[in-house]
Amino acid sequence: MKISAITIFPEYFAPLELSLIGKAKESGLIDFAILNLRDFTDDNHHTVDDTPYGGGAGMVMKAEVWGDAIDSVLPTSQTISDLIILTPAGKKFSQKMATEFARSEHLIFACGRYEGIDSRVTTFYQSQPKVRVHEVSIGDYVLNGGEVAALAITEAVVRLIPGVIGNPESLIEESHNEAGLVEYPTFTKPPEWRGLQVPEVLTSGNHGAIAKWRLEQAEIRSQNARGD
Ligand code: 6GU
Repeated sequence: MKISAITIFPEYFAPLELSLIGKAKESGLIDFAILNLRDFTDDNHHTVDDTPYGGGAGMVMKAEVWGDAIDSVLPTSQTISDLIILTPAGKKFSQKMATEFARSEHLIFACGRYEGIDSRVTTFYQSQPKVRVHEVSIGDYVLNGGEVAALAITEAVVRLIPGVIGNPESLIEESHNEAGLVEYPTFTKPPEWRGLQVPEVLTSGNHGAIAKWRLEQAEIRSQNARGD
């Protein structure tokens, strides 16, 4: 998979060198291109934003600059690119979306700042046959820009690519949870810590009882965490 990210703060993407994602890059499973949006400006001040039509607070990122930057990462081949435009107004990111993006050949993250990107950028790329456009948010709160959201989505997606995770069994267990259950509580040695015991059933060796207990606990946790 190729992952392109367009940003005015390329430094935000330094953590991609770390851990599992860093290894996936070294082994050639993913190929990153981090582009500085300002490289696609043509004025001396490298201007990426301007005042909004219709008035109002804040600045809007310019369509021409974004268009040139996105065009520069679109392959000339028949490859379909998924253009992910990060905005708090987007569709809420989910594990289901992560599995969908994990099957992509090319993800492009467009990291907006300020009051967002000129809306014509979304409209234009929706009309392009080799581009699927997704406006995505990572939750109901406001960040200063899309960079942190792009990192979160990258981590959720890359770990689903075959070969990235050493123990794929953990993925299978998680996928059973896609229905909405969160995971059960986990314990390791020692059996007592600061007066707290590990639940007896887990040391019983009774696999049926353990599975039943874990399911009950996952249901209680899901209820508490999500209220559903
Ligand atoms: Cl994708 N961008 C910004 N600026 N804020 C957010 C977000 C994205 N997702 C949640 N909050």
